[in-house]
Amino acid sequence: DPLFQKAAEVSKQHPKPDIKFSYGTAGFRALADNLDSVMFRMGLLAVLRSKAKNGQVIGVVVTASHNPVHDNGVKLVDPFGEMLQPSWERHASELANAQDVAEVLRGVVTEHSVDWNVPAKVFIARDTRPSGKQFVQALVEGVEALGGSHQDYGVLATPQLHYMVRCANTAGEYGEATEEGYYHKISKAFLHLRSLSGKTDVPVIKLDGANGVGALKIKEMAQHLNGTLSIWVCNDGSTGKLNEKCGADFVKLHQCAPEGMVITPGDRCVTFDGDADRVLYFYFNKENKFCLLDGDRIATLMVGYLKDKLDKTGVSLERGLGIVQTAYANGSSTSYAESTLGVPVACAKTGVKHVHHKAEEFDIGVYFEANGHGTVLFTKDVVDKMKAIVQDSDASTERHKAAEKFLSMVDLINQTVGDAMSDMLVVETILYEKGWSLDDWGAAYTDLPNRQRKVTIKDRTVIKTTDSERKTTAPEGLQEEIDKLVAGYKSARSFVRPSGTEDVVRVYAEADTREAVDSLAREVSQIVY
Ligand code: NG1
Ligand code: ZN
Repeated sequence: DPLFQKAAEVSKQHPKPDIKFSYGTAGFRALADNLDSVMFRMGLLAVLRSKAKNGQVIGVVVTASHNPVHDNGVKLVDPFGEMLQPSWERHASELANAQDVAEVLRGVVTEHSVDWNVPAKVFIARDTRPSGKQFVQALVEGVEALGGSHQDYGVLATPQLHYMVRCANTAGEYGEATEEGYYHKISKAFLHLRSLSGKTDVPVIKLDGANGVGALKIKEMAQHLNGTLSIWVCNDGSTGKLNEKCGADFVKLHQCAPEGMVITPGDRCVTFDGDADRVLYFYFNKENKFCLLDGDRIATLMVGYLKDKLDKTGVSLERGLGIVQTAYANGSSTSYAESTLGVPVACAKTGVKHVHHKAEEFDIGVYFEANGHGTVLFTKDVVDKMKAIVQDSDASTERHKAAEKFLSMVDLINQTVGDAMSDMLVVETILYEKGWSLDDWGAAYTDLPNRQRKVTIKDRTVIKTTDSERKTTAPEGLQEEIDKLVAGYKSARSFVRPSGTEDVVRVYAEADTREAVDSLAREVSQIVY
């Protein structure tokens, strides 16, 4: 096959190990030693995807997020900056596992009637892992083997690359597709909101950078904030190891502070994950107790703020404001959103692609996973209505001010995907306007004690789920057993599901006390074996 001859030839220099790869919730993830062939082949696939999308830019990110430093991974980013369309995940897996790459490439071209004359363009970025550089080289070889062109952004936070892709495909409407353009857009919106606040005090933040890319990039961002925030970056990679006993995943799972930070009660602490697409807040209260403000908490803060602005403008919307959670959302956050804030809550399956699509059903869709990954999506309709108010109303009215703040929020938020830097600045803006400390924020509602466990079984795919993964349908009888155990506890809830990123079954439990929840999680784990 002349079209794919070069690809097949170069492919020999990237031999495939005897491993079955699968494009999961976050693309491919594995030990870095096993990933060279996958990288080359994703370079090939990105070219086909770009051609299939009329030559729009496709993104490729080399990262394994919160995994240990010896792992790596790769995922594709679609033209609007969103995750790769699920129907193409199958092609990615097929190509990664193929003995004959030309055959799979031919199949994709035929199935999608790809026009070979369309030029392809691919944006590439990587996190700080030492294996990343050589992987970008393999990717570029893949892109070039099919005659595509590429732009290598070097080291970027994952959400920065998502942003670049969206900018490039919207003719600059979303912003400029450069790193400077990213800092410029976000800092400009943040500083505008600061100027509207009428306040001048400078909050101090202690940030756990997970020894990853977020630590580097937040320092760049800070340069653009004109001293309005004081950010102390800990775990900045200068001494510690990526994600080791630090980072948002560690903090969420162990419900304790990361190592590498000196914290006194009352300090405002923030943690990013290894590729800076997740963020969590935490602090020690007066009793020196560790308090976590997770993704659910951030979502409710954002929803409350946006609802207030929406109410003040009196804008009416067809699909309204809503919040999307996963099964892992704390039950208290769900009732707080529904009962206190009066905002509808939808539940979607775990994984950004699921929550993202669900959020598109609202005019203003706030989605967050409890682990700190999330963002807000806005329809053109709501943005246009706010713009009209800013244009037509007197600048001194509450209505005008609310619309102006709302529009700056739209610019501050990275709508392509969860973004630790952007989300942190959104939280900082809202806390600043409200004059809230983390303790004030934490007082909005009290999380039910919760516990996550991992159980390793022979074949996790035997577990099938339904109802946004909150119930199991197989193996037979498992759900009944879980129900029985849950019935023995107060305010309790528990579910199990196979992980999409690790070879484990995840067990989640909630109950009225720490002791009860630990016991319930243990009991449920035992019946999963
Ligand atoms: P899995 O391994 O499928 O549970 C984990 C996270 C997701 C999401 C993905 C992608 C939990 C319980 N699960 O998925 O929320 O972030 O990784 O990174 O945190
Ligand atoms: Zn991540």
